[in-house]
Amino acid sequence: MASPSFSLRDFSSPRKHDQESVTPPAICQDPAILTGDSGTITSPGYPNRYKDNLRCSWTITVSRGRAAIRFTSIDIQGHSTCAYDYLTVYDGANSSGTQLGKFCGKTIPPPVVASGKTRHLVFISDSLVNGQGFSIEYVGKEMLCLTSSQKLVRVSQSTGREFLKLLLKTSRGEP
Ligand SMILES: [Ca+2]
Repeated sequence: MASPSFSLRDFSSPRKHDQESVTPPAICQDPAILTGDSGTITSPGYPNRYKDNLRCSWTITVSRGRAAIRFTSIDIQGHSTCAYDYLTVYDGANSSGTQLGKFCGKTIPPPVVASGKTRHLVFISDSLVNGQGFSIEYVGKEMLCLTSSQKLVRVSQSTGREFLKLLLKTSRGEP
């Protein structure tokens, strides 16, 4: 379950008279494609503060069940309508899908579950004020999985939330 790694070099302004086309170093992908059934997504540089003027996105596709995410940490410049820096979650593979949530501030939101196997996340920062960013765990809900008692179970939607907690706990190596 490897986290995406990001280069954190500062952007440098192109020099005058430079005839080569200058491509800024990729501080984050847009989008990063994630196909594992579970994993972690963090803002670039997390737990260090994110940079200004970012646009990063992730498309998550799980093989079965519905794509679910849970915040484990959030510190994004706060605003009543998240007008400055924010993480937006969409149903489906891109930002044309239904918006499931727009998040900023420091209060951990409840888990967000997509209607299908795919969801898309976009993180935006403006030119002033930043925070530590965010850390998210994602998982395909309603998966067949070994429980802690090594019993193979299929988890129904009604118990999906409990299963998500169990799976995330297990994936962190907790008993
Ligand atoms: Ca900002």
